Amino acid sequence: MLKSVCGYCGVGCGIEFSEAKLTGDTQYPVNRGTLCLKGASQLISIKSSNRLLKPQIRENIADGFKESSWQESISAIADKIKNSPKGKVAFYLSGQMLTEDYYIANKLGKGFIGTNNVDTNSRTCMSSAVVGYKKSIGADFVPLRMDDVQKADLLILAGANTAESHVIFHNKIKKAKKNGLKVVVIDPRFSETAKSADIYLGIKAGSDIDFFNLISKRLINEKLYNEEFVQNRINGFEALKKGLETLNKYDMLKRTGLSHEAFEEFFHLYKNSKNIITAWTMGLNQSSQGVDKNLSLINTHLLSGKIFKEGNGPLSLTGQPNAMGGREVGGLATMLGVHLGFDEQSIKKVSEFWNTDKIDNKAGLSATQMMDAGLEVLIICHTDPIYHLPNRNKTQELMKKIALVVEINAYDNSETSKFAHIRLPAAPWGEKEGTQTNLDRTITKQEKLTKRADGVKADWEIFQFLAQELGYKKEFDYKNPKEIFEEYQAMTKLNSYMDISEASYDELSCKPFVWGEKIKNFLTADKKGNLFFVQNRELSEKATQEYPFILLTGRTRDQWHSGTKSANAPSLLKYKELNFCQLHPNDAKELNIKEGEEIKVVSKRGELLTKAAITEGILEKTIFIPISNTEINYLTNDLLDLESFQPDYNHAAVRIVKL
Ligand SMILES: Nc1nc2c(c(=O)[nH]1)N[C@H]1C(S)=C(S)[C@@H](COP(=O)(O)OP(=O)(O)OC[C@H]3O[C@@H](n4cnc5c(=O)[nH]c(N)nc54)[C@H](O)[C@@H]3O)O[C@H]1N2
Ligand SMILES: Nc1nc2c(c(=O)[nH]1)N[C@H]1C(S)=C(S)[C@@H](COP(=O)(O)OP(=O)(O)OC[C@H]3O[C@@H](n4cnc5c(=O)[nH]c(N)nc54)[C@H](O)[C@@H]3O)O[C@H]1N2
Ligand code: SF4
Ligand SMILES: [Mo]
Repeated sequence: MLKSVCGYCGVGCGIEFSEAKLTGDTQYPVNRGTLCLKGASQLISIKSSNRLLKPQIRENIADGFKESSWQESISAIADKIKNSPKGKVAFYLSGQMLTEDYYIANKLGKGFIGTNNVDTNSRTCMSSAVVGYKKSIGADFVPLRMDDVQKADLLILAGANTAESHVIFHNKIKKAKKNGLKVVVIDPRFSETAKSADIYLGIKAGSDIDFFNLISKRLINEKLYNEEFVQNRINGFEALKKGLETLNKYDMLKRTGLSHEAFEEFFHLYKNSKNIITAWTMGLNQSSQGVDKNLSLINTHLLSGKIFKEGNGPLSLTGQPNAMGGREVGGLATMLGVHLGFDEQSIKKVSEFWNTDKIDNKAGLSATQMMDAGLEVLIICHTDPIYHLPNRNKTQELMKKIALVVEINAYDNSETSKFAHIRLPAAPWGEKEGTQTNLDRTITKQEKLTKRADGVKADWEIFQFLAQELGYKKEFDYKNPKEIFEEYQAMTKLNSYMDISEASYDELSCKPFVWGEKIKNFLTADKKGNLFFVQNRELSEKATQEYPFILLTGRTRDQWHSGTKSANAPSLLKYKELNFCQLHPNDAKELNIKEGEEIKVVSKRGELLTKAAITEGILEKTIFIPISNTEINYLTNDLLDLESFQPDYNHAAVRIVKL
């Protein structure tokens, strides 16, 4: 029997593999023997017929691909990199890559090619939370664990549909409810998660800052905040107090769309709850004010002192299996590595560690800026930007202008493959090994469970091959992921708080390692938390007469994003229709649309076809289309949060056309 870890979501469930079967690891603290359908079906995916198995190459994207060899493909990429200005080369990575893959790509890009244009799809996912945490608590650090829900009295889920997106964590929530935990769900949609709520607040899309500001204002006005904690451990109280005084509580409540009674019922529960956790995900992060939304939420915990204490704190729920590990390694273009930035001292430390003099001192392009930067070479690994970036028609036009687009993928049917010049076949989950960090800092190890398909390579091996071809044979001479992990462990010592040197690579699949457990204080220079006054600036696209609906986008339980992996598992497809558009019965009536009818949804930027799913569970003039519709981003808007560069996926103005 082998132990491994699930390669789907940020919960990171332990897995047992024996006699070609996967089951939940009964000893594993996160899931104690349970798995969701996605987790249990991973072996079916890797045996499917849509695997990419051979390197492929073509001059122009109008031509067909022809088979190529590894040597020919990697030489062509290396030649093009050597002949391009380094600022015109970029790596587009993924929160689904393993830590060792990330480490090699980051070391090659930032350390040796000398470009900081190494970013990841986590930009579209967690970057608002990263900036929010850094500003308020001093580091990209999740200050509590999932298991804290067992010790909390109240869990607020804001813009997080755990029942579909973090299934096994949702089971923990349901279990904690049996022991008295109260749950409040804040979502414009009566989501699957809302079914488990004690209080459901159907907030208007985009108004979460008003909601959290209302809490902070009440805490201050009614002196319900923790005065001693604020005085000794928090900066920015007076500025927040003054700022909130300028905001009218009736206007704020009106923007949320909630009734006075609904807010009062919530606040009564809130002020009488001793231990509070507020968790959030894409409903807040994916916004032109994503960072401000994070700050308004974290403010409530800094005011009440409900942080760094069992059963309390602001819990960002990371989506991808190793988005956390990627952030730790340095997979964001705004960071160099091990949570160090581009200041002189950090560059010096990392340069010495890697033995290089090529590190640039400016932040690189974010994933959401790469298409527009006139790049010569773009290397994309384990992600599908044509599918996932907003405003797809624009993304497609921009990607066509990049001289060399390389796609490293384990499957052959991504949307990006239509725009690639070179495609390299990767070994997927189950055919390789390496480590990942889940959403609450637990480092675990995926094991190789089955024979690797002929001709494919692990992602780190592909980046190492490229590094060697570029002339860095000595610097990139790793024999296996263990050697890479151990170098990375040594590197974490360059940072004052994220030392993971005690973890043992060989034991990680049986004995996960949780880093940062001793951190019980803010990680800012003065060891104090920072409050920030923020307000709803209503920057998202607004509904108009021509485009009267606000589009929300998100997940369904058994589909993983574009579905290259999950859609192959027949057991998953039984659960739910994947192509649907939720709309309110009053809107359906006005447009004379019947349940199941095919409709067209149109924004200023593009359109798609879908089917009507009429439900009381969504606000009027708001619709929801899941991202399992791979055309979703023809509709969305490329507005970004100006601090995190995360897109405003959730709030595009659209109209519905009856066909
Ligand atoms: N089954 C499955 N699970 C997954 C994934 C998957 O593809 N499939 N992907 C993983 C990844 S990468 C991620 S990032 C996570 C995402 O996890 P979640 O964020 O939980 O998932 P979403 O469905 O994107 O969005 C959550 C909710 O935000 C609500 N929302 C939209 N706008 C607003 C708003 O303005 N305010 C509030 N309060 N709510 C709003 C939506 O209605 C939706 O119900 O899931 C992870 N888990
Ligand atoms: N409208 C809208 N757009 C969104 C979102 C939204 O909520 N709404 N969410 C955003 C978020 S949070 C995220 S995380 C992104 C997700 O968007 P993507 O990252 O583009 O989605 P995936 O389908 O998970 O893409 C992963 C790719 O990796 C490939 N792959 C699988 N295994 C391996 C492997 O081992 N190695 C390699 N090299 N490749 C492999 C898969 O075949 C697939 O093509 O979408 C973002 N876009
Ligand atoms: S909850 Fe997430 S980590 Fe656990 S089995 Fe499901 S997809 Fe895998
Ligand atoms: Mo994500």
